[in-house]
Amino acid sequence: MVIKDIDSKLIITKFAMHGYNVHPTAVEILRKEAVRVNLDYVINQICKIANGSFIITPEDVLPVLKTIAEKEKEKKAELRPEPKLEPKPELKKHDVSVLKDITGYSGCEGNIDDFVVYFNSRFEKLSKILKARINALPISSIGKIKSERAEVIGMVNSVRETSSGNAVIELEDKTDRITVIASGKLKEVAMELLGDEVIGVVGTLRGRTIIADRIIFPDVSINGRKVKKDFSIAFISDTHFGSNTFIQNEWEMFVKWLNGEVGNEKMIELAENVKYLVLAGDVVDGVGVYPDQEKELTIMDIYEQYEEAAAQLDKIPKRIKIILSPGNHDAVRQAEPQPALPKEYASLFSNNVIHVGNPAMVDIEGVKVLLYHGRSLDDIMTKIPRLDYSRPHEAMEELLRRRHLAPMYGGRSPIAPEKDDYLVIDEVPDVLHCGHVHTYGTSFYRGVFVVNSSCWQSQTEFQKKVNLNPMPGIVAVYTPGGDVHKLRFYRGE
Ligand code: D5M
Ligand code: FE
Ligand code: ZN
Repeated sequence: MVIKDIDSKLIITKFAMHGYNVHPTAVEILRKEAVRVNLDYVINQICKIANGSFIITPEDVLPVLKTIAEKEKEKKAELRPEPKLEPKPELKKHDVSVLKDITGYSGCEGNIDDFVVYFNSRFEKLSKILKARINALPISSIGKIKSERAEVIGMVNSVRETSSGNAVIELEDKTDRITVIASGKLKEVAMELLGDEVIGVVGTLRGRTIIADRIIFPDVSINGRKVKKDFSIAFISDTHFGSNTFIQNEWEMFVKWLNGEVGNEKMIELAENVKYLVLAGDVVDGVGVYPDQEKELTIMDIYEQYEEAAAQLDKIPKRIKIILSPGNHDAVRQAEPQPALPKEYASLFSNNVIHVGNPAMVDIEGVKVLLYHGRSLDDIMTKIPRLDYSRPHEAMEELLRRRHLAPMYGGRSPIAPEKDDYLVIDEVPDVLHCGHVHTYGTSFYRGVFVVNSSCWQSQTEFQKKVNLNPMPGIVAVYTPGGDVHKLRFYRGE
């Protein structure tokens, strides 16, 4: 007798003991299940349900087996440990490279000779841009050649208004100085000159003076690169972690949004598309940045402020690469260009955070983003009356026009006289991103996306005194070549 028959016989006998006959197909089904189930229990159950049947058929057997199988499954699921949440495989590769950044290359000591070298570098770089636009001669040769026309390139020494209502510009190159008179519409342009920027002048020569008919800025040529991407970049700045005016609830809402936890379908879709987050300085509020600051801090220790910053940024999904640069509240030297955060603080952040200096030019999958905290914007806003804190992008456009991030030396933006002027905008970016002024504004200037990205701090005591009205909790989300979204997380006091 083969084993198969022994099993079948056993099954038939068991049913018989319950007073039932059993159909051969039902026997066959149970025989196959015998290794998996407790046969006695199963037969018991079948007989209970089959109460009154004459013969046990597959119709009696199958539902019982099914119920048992389901119960088994549930039991197994209960016993099984929580499935470990594996990080989702990255669908797309990130690709960020730092094109320009002082970090690790600072070589200046800040003495007088250094400043000579620094301003030479500025002049060389900016005059090179201008030389492509005008046929300039060295200032020393002006008047020596027999021509009424004069074209020069020089650094602005000073600008003043004359009693006759004209502007007088003192211009200087490596060879000499010259006076330029600007009248009419050009006077308005001249009066907005900041000093220390490099310009070109075309005009008529009267003795040793040029009567200007054109003032040429190095400006950016129209950006025709037209980079188009299917991912989005979110721009923020001035998080000021550690400050007692940090807007915690709004920040948490922003993080929730990035995690796809809040917002309508469209907003969630936008959040999912964010692949990069750029943070342009004033990461923490710092310690001892202004007098009596300790009264406005919730975290008194700089290390603990960075610990908090790192913990907060850690809540952002890791699929998002964060590019972080410092500002004037951060723990690096005040003079610009500022290097990236030192290792001591940088190492607190997770490895989706890329630390760069201020300024820094970063290539994000072919999109060139120039980050600059924006300290010089205070100087420019003070100097040019038509500009206003409520439209910070307009002041940023002035930076692009002058191809320099801190065109005005000696204002509120200290400059470290590096041998190479890192603040010159020699390469035209696709995006210029600043912060610092705590207001929000975006524009497209000659094809460059200009963004000042608000802050995460409501009005401070100091700002109340100087009547500075911040626009906190606003995020710009830009899809290169596509839309700009303005997301407001702050609804006021
Ligand atoms: O700068 C936030 C804004 O406040 C920015 O526009 C400068 C302005 N601010 C800050 N401190 C001063 C002082 N001491 N004088 C004038 N204006 C100031 P933040 O870098 O976040 O402090
Ligand atoms: Fe700030
Ligand atoms: Zn700042």
